[in-house]
Amino acid sequence: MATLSATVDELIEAYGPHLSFEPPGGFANRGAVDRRVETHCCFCGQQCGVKLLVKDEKVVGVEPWEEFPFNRGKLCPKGVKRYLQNNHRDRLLHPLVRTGRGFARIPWDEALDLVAERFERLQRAHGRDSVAVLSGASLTNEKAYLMGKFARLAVGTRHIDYNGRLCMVAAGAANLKAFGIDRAANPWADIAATDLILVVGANVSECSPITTDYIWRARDRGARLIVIDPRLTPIARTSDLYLPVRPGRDSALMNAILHEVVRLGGVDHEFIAQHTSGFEELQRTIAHYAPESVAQEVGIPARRIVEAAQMWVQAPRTMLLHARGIEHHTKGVENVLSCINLVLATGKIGKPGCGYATITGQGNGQGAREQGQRCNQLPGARDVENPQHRAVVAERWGVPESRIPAKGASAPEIIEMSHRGEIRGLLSMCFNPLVSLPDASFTRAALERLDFYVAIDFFLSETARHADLVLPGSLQEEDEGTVTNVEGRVLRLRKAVEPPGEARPDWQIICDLARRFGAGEHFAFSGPAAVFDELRRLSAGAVADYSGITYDKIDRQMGVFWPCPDDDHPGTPRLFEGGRFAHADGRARFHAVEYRPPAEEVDAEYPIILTTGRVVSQFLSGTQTRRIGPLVAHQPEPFVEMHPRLAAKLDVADGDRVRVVSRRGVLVLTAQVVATIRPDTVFIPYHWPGERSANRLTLRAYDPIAKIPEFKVSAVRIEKIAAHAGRTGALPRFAAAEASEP
Ligand SMILES: Nc1nc2c(c(=O)[nH]1)N[C@H]1C(S)=C(S)[C@@H](COP(=O)(O)OP(=O)(O)OC[C@H]3O[C@@H](n4cnc5c(=O)[nH]c(N)nc54)[C@H](O)[C@@H]3O)O[C@H]1N2
Ligand SMILES: Nc1nc2c(c(=O)[nH]1)N[C@H]1C(S)=C(S)[C@@H](COP(=O)(O)OP(=O)(O)OC[C@H]3O[C@@H](n4cnc5c(=O)[nH]c(N)nc54)[C@H](O)[C@@H]3O)O[C@H]1N2
Ligand code: SF4
Ligand SMILES: [Mo]
Repeated sequence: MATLSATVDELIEAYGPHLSFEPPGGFANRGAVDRRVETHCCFCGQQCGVKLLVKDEKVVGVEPWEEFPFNRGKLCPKGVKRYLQNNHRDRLLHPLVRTGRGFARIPWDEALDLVAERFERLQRAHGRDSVAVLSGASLTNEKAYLMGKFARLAVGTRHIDYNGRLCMVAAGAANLKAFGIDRAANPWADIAATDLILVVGANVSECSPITTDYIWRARDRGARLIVIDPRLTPIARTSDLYLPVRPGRDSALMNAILHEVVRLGGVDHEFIAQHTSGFEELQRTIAHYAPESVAQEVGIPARRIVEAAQMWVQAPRTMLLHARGIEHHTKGVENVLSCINLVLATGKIGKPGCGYATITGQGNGQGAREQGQRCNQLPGARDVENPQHRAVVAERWGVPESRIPAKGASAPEIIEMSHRGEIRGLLSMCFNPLVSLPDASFTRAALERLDFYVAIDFFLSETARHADLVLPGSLQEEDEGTVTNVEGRVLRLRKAVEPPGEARPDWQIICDLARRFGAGEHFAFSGPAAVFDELRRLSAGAVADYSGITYDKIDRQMGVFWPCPDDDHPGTPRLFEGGRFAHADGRARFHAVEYRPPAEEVDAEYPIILTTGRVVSQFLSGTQTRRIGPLVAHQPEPFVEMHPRLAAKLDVADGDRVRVVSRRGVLVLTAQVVATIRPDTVFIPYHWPGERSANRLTLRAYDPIAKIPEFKVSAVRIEKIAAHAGRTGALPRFAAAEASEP
């Protein structure tokens, strides 16, 4: 990439936030560290086990934790370098209040009083629901649980939602519809034991790097691999069959594969009869999806679709894995259902080495979607609109049912309502919507319209710069609690060091705030362990049943898979064994899905499909990884990836600066000309703010059920603006762009 020749000084000057590097020779004599703390990575949903090295009460490095079974000591570059954010000089150390001249320090007590005073004033004038809460899925289960309880019982608003709305909700909704439960159906050990892996819309090597290891173990045993992705990703380069789908066409493609499977006689009629319902209607629908009839639309030759069906039918055991590539769509739920239909129709689920999973993204993407911080959900993955579920939670919280507000708005809707002036107060923790929501200019206008906005973060994120009050929370290693990994395995995070300066553990901030709102009796927790105890008891009898999980059991077993309904229960690594699903009648449901086009189709003015996503060395909105020097050195800036054929048409050479224009905005980026992407599609990674933000281009179009944005398809045109600058030439100066941002 562009920057291998850049010096550290150049990088720091060009990239705004301070970058942290290890000093030459290392922070510490590794042998002489004070302690090693066994915990987990702070980034993605794999939640790799890692040992943090602590010296003089600072995290100074990592070591592999070989005994932890999921990753057995392996880490990706982010996991190796994560310790460089501890002691970072950008770390928020004091509560900050906005004044006429920027931010000023404010004592904690005054800051907490101010939140309650301002929110209560807004609520008196404009109603309780004029204030909203946004939360995150990098938070522990304990914090996610507290955030839901805080919004509903302390603030008293129905508007609480979380950043998983941008991530896991399409898969979650589809899994609930089909199976009656929202969790990976299989432990990852089943990937290593399978005969065929079908990866749909997941850049496994860059985004769930440790999953690659499971796939390779299967490959070593002779398993075959099919990848469906508009980009020939690193994992796709190793596949037996690669289907370069046109973005936004997966439901048509999956229907066609199933059509062919039926024609080949590959359906499992006995399984269908005994364990499912709805197959007849599905069969009528897929009858119209012969490979030849969809080939043009999906952009794949019919014979390749047939080949995929043949491979699926031939393999005794299969694992279908998907991620945001099929979920970030206005038909995300339908795309996922079309994958599940294939798995169910062939009875390939609930067996060793045979099943299905969506690859969870965020650190606690699984657990944080169960503990009641979603607008439609109460703890235990209960339904906020179900009278029985409401009654159970009210009884265990010791409040009348009327005290639990109704279903609220989803995260994107909260921003839309802020833009319309219907929501006037906002508290966010662990969410950077200015970078991560579509149509960033709109998000920014919405934030600017708020009367009072308080952000809880450990760095001053681009969104937090718009806050009236910023509260310094805790880094992952400064607090304890549990997270639930991609497999549904509940794990323990152990505290390595105390928060620096006046920063406080997140859980304590929420409980202190709750007291200011007069709800202290419901938040009298001595620490995360006490919160966990309440949440696990409350989950008893619910779908996401954690009641038999304790911190001790997690330690003893190196994690416990939910559901785990009692003290003697070992946990449930594999769901649906014997074909028993979680719906009341024990049957899974087929859902006939008709293909619908994306919200924004290409046309003469905007003729190119833009899809967005990730690179291996940056994480989400980048607040953390854009401060870690070696990760920035690997990927300092976004780029626009395009095929040589498209580049030739545009007269663009590798390294040229180009203008990417959508109906929402314009970005100026360096072209990366690669043969590994469809010629009708370009790709931009989204980890950067301001004038480098992919979300200046994306559109506010959502799945009607899950409300997930269509990050994976928008229409753009590309204009060449400068001749080849050379891929190893001088770095563009982004400091000015960054400074002008908020
Ligand atoms: N390095 C890194 N790792 C991460 C993260 C990160 O930010 N950085 N984030 C974590 C989180 S929260 C998440 S959600 C996951 C996301 O993990 P992934 O979903 O694997 O990552 P994405 O890059 O969003 O998209 C995946 C793939 O979808 C493809 N794609 C785009 N459009 C379509 C389409 O219409 N159909 C199909 N079939 N494929 C399409 C893209 O080319 C891309 O290769 O990663 C997690 N891990
Ligand atoms: N165009 C486009 N946009 C996308 C996507 C895409 O593929 N394309 N992907 C979407 C997806 S899948 C996701 S998950 C979202 C993520 O979008 P965001 O949730 O906005 O991204 P994060 O970077 O996780 O933001 C979390 C913020 O919380 C802070 N934080 C992290 N951990 C903690 C903690 O423990 N405590 C506190 N107090 N703060 C914490 C971080 O510093 C950061 O500022 O982005 C979405 N946006
Ligand atoms: S794969 Fe995910 S959890 Fe593992 S080290 Fe990388 S970012 Fe961390
Ligand atoms: Mo995500």
